[in-house]
Amino acid sequence: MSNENYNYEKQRQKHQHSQELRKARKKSGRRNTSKKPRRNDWAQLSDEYWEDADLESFERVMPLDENERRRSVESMAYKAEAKTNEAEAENLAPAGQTGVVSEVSSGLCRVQIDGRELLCSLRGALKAEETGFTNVIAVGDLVIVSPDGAERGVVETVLPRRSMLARPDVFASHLRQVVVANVDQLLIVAAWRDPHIWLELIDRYLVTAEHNDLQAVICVNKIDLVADQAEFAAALQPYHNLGFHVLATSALTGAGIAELREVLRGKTTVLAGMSGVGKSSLLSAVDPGLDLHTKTVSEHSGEGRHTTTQVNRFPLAIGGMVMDTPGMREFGVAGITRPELDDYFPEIVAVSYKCQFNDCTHLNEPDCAVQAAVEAGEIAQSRYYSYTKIYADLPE
Ligand SMILES: Nc1nc2c(ncn2[C@@H]2O[C@H](COP(=O)(O)OP(=O)(O)OP(=O)(O)O)[C@@H](O)[C@H]2O)c(=O)[nH]1
Ligand SMILES: [Mg+2]
Ligand SMILES: [Zn+2]
Repeated sequence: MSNENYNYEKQRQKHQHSQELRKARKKSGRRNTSKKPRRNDWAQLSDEYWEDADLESFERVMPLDENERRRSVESMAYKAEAKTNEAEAENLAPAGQTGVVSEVSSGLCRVQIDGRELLCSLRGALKAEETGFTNVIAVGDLVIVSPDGAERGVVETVLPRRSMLARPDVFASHLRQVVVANVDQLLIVAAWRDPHIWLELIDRYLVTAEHNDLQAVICVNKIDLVADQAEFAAALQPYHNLGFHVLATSALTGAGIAELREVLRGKTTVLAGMSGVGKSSLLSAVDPGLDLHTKTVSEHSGEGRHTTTQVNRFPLAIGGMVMDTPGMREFGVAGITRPELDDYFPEIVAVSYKCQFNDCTHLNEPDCAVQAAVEAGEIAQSRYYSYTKIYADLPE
């Protein structure tokens, strides 16, 4: 076998191997057992496979520092995973009180401890720590705080996260930014109109939710602006077909709010979606008692619009916590490579075994079962389009 063929064969085997592991994981009902971060599986993978994998050819296709960074992130994630048990982690942490971060802004944060709220700075060592993330602390983090005078404290340690929503950092795309930590589910909020529904963003969030083992619920708001019911139903049909919970709401008329309330009850939920889709309005509708920290931007827009400028964490009167995030115009998918992407599109992975090439990217190969299914209308055009757009952004 020529060197080139040998390398190709190795790559193919490696891809197949990881495909098999992922499929086995899916079969074992990982989705339903939830709360088992995927990074755990990376760690398992590293035992059986990183050691003897053809890393050399793998490394060649990555930026120089990328492999180093991934290994360090993975090993840190692995270590963090090893002590997910919070009680156990507390024993290892310095003495102090445990609290939850409810707000973060430039080097300071608010921590809720036993109903009290402390304004805290971060211990210097924390800032310098190499975590692979651009922010050391995020809303929802469990932290150990030592008191520092009345109503003040210093965050000594950030406890291991049981889950998080992360995205590539806006300024350094090779690093990840933790949007929120320790959440159960992601409520993906879109508006039918104003701003117009953007399915690619929904799909990006779905991939991220799956990658982070967060339950995803889709909420299409402003249904009072739906003019054509058939068009509305058609746009959302792919998500119904995939078994997602899709809510249709109007914060204005109250439609769907009771159902949304049930989705949020007793869970910790992060809301995400473009600016202006109605995230804060929905939360106010669900719980009129909420004091949503919003900022008037009338001086900019002239409309007296309230926009959320930072992540806020609130308890709901019905039980549960919600985290309102500022609108994100774009949302990059972090921590996934191109060959892994089809795994996050259940309807693509379902037919991809029929593709002629084992490592088919489903973009332009001949005899591609995925492209055929799109042409036959069996896979939604919009979903396939999202796949190609996300694929283009991912590292090899
Ligand atoms: N017609 C209609 N308008 C709505 C609805 N929900 C919210 N709005 C309006 O949409 C605008 C934006 O609502 P917000 O709740 O501030 O949106 P947001 O998603 O929190 O926006 P950011 O905080 O900027 O991310 C406001 O003018 C709301 O009154 C709805 O169901 N129907
Ligand atoms: Mg808002
Ligand atoms: Zn294919």
